[in-house]
This record gives sequence, structure tokens and C-alpha cells, in this order.
Amino acid sequence: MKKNVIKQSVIAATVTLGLSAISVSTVYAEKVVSLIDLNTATVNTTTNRTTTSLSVRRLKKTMSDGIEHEFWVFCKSCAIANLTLPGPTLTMKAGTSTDVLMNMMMAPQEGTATTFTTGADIGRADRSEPSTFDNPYIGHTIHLHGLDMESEFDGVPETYQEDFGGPTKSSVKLRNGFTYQINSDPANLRVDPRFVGSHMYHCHVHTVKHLEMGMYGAFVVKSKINANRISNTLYPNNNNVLQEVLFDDEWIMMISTVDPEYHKPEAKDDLPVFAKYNPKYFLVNGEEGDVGTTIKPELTKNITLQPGETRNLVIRLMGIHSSNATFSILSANNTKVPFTVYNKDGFALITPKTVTSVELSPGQTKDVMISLSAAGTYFPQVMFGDLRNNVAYNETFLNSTVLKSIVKTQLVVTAN
Ligand SMILES: [Cu+2]
Repeated sequence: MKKNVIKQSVIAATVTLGLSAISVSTVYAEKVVSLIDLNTATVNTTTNRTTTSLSVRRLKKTMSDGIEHEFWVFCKSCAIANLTLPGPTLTMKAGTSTDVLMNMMMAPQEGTATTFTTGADIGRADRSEPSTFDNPYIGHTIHLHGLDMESEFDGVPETYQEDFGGPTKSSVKLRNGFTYQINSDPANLRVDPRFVGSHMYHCHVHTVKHLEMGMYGAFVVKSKINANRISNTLYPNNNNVLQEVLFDDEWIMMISTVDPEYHKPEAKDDLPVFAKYNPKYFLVNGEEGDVGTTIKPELTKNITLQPGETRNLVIRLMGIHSSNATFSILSANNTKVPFTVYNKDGFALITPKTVTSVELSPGQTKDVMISLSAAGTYFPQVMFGDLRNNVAYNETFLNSTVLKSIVKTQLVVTAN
């Protein structure tokens, strides 16, 4: 069949709700998370491959109830002012290769800090007790969630083949840093064209604790043919002609939860706290929702339409939460607006599905698209529910204090 490339998707639900045009004088600042294109990173002169170096730092964050909690976040430029939860968004083209260096340098993790001054450990800092390196909770890794990686580069300590000596949790890779090769050589294609879509990366050391502490970020695979392809699949239009579906704008929504018990310094090793998860804070892009009808600027997306223009916005839902989540888009008069799901877990659905809400389980991603052709304001929102019974969290859940368990965001479409 003829490949017909057109800009506008015929599959995505075209939304013309006749919302009254609003005059928007305020330009909100969407939350800025740094974007690292792994393909344009510095070329390492020894390996001749692009190399990006990530580190880990502590970030103190004051939540909406005024309580400060500690997080651990990935960073590239790690001055305190640059630290974000989630960590930087990583993007690369399918069919390319790159290296990501996990450069340690965060202390302490789960104990008191010591900075080493001698031998090969100079400058390295980690906890001082116990004095052995047998504690599995020293160090960090980068795990590309859902991508096909060789176990050596998969960031899962339990399956490392350390120095050909078999798996060990006290790997030098965890302690001193390690270069993860993300390859796409033809013989061993690991980031292949099927992966075009949304993925996530996270630390896989003592995963429950380190995820909870904030060690995650978006990993977006783009098509080499056209970076604005929503997937590498061609879809039939109304005339049964295959065509690519392109987006114009993208909005990442990293969905996560916080149980403060996990953030206490004493929450380490395998304490009983890890058996019971009771989130108190619910986050989209590291931000709690606001109360009532107020929407935080950080949770606002602005789209401007030129006369007669339709723009396709892909919303990349990434679930790194430890609960259930339901995503929907509300109109200004509270009706659910349809959108189309194209990818699930970074893989194209055979048939895109137009719906008015989607569920997102822990570890899932979904790429959904909405076509915008008229001025108006939409309210994409995430409702959180208990993983054990899918009951929506509310203020009296299990007698614990739960804050703002619906995170409302805002999509402001302005027509020129
Ligand atoms: Cu970690």
C-alpha cells in the first residue's frame, strides 16, 4: 500500500466542544525538567560513542502540608538549583547507540556519610556503617524499564555478572559507577524501532526504597525517520491508505506517589514498613495538585493555534507510582473529553483506541493523543486509587492523612 504522509491524524479524536473562547493573559510556566538528547551528547574520544553522565543528589522538598522530605534524584548538572523530581528526561532515536555513565557521588544513602580519601576510593562518598561493602543498599543503577537490555547493562544488581564472578549485590558497579551501553547494532538490536514511544528509567538498587525516594525519569524513544511520529506504525486512514501519525506537541506526565514512612532515614534494609504502602502525597511531574479549582502553573500546558490550525498533543503518561491511577481529560463544563491511546508500555497498539479514561498501573506507560482545533481550557487529571482494592483514596483512607488524591492539570489552548 502507498505510504501517505500527512500531518494531521485522522484517527485521533478531533475535539471541537464549542468551548467558549477564553482570553488568556497569563502565560503559565510549565514545570521545566531538563531534556537530554542522548544522541547529541558529547562523544567520548576513547569509545567514539556519545556519552552522557548522570549523578544522584539529595533533594529536600517541602510538601503541601509544610513537612519537608528527602528525595534522591538523578541529575546531569547537579547544582542544588538544578535538581528536579523527576530527574532529567532522556531521549534517543531508535536504531542508534549511546552510553550513559552512572556516576555515583551521592551520600549518604541509608546511613552516615563518609568520604574516602585514599586509594581507588578517593572522592567517593557513601555510608560509613557497616564498614563492609556487602550492604546491598550502597550504590545506584540505571534500569531502562521495559527495554531489552543485556543483563550487564540492565541495572538489576541481582543479575549482574560482576567480574565474571557471578551475581553480587555489592558490585563495584553500584559503588563506583558504571557505563551503561545502549546499543542498536544490527546483530543485537536493543533499542529497535518497535520501541518508539514512552518508557522510563529508574534505579534498581533496593528498588522499593530507591524508587520511592525519587530515582526515576522519563525515557522517550523517537523515530529516526521522523521524531514526531507517535509510533513507528503506519495506520490506515478512512480510505485504507497507510499513513504515519505525527504529533505537534508533547507533554510528559510522570505519575508518582509518596509514602513518608519510606523517606525516614531509619527506613532501610528490609523493615516491615516496606510491606505496607500508604501514600500520603500524589504527584504529577513531582508536583502535588492544588486545592479547589486552582491549578498550579507547573501543571499547566499552553498550546497556541494559528488560524485554521489543528495541533496534535501527545500526553505521555508514565506510571512510576505505587497505586492505581485513572487518567481523564475534563472540559471546562466537567464533561469527559475523548482522546486516543496509541502506545502502551512504549509499544504501538495494533489499533489505536479512542476512550474517555485510561487506567495506569505501576510501571505502565501510555501515549495518548488529543487533537486541538479550538481555543479552550481542558483539565487533564489523575485520580489515585489503592492498589489493593482500587478504591479511590480519600481523606479518611485507612485513617491516614491523604492529601489531594486527584491531581488536576490544565491545558490552555489559545487561538491566534
Ligand atoms: Cu538508587
